[in-house]
Amino acid sequence: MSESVSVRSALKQHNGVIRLMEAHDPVSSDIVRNFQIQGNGFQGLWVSGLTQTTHLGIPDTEIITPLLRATLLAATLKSGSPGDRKLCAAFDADSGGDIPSIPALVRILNSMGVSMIVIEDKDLHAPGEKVNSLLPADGSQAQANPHEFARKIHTFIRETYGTEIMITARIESFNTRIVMDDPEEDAASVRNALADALSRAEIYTDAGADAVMIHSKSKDPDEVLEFIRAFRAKNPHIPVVVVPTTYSTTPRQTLIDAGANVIIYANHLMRAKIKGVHKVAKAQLEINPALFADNEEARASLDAQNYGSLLRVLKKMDFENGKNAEAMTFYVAAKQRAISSMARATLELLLGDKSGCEADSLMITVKDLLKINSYEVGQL
Ligand code: SPV
Ligand code: MG
Repeated sequence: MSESVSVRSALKQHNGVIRLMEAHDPVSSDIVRNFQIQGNGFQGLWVSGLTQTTHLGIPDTEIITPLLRATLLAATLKSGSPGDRKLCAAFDADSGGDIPSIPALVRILNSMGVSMIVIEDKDLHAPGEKVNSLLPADGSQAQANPHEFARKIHTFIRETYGTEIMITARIESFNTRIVMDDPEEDAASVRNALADALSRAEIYTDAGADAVMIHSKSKDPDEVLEFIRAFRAKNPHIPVVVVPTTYSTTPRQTLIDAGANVIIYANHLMRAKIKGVHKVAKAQLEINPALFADNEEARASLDAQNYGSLLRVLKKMDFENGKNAEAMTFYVAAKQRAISSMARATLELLLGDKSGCEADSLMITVKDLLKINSYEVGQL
């Protein structure tokens, strides 16, 4: 993405607050780049592990390394046509991978114009062990030792020296805690997680982190707001990144007033796309109920709500027996229209003045996305 701006310069240009939208393929990044309302658009792209793996048809468990995920990004992060808006890009690097792979990861992301790398403090010992933060915590996902994680941050900082890349330390204290049935016990557990998150934020920024991300899967924004206010009181200038997926009813201004700087809409274009294309696949079935009857792969794709895979199956069926050319042409055209119209409607609502929750009705739920992500049918 040679025609990019950096996150740092975007923050400067926009009074310290920018919004990033998830993109998982060239179509979604083009939509973000080209969509504006009265000169207002998203300032950058979020390369989400959850949606990139969903697109690939693999689970979001760090079953492939952040380095491998980075090598697959070139098309998504390609620059637009000359004269197009320039976007910044932040990469979700999961745990950051192992220490020896960090130089290569930084080099490849730098060459693609990525200017923020987000690494999360989950404790991982083997590929495929990561648990997505939005899944209910059952104790299977521990947090990394903060001092070991600080060493990883330090390696990233050393490797990014002289580049525009900011290293963001993502804190998982709220997401790894187990929710308690008893309200008082739960409130105490939230307080502990908040204290842990604040102490980690200090360790991570002391290790050189350029920004911190506080993540939460609560519907209520209070824990996030409390973290930001307490962190801000001690650190007036370090950028704070938030991901209001589950607390989408929170007005954007509330997050900004507390001190948030980077607001990430982490999975929205994938959720809108699946909702849009689901209607198309259903219509296709209504026109021709027997179409997929004797094709196991097509049925599996439908069950998994993987409409990209369905398209591939349709193409194969067409190629093999030449019977389904009409169905395929209809599906391809309707699918593209559905993706584009659902994505634009979602962006329009998110760019509006209120919170992001008005857009929720245009997308499948996060729960459904997590379910789809756990199927292994590529490619969405
Ligand atoms: C992602 O988009 O992959 C993220 C954010 O890491 S979340 O899925 O909310 O953990
Ligand atoms: Mg992720």
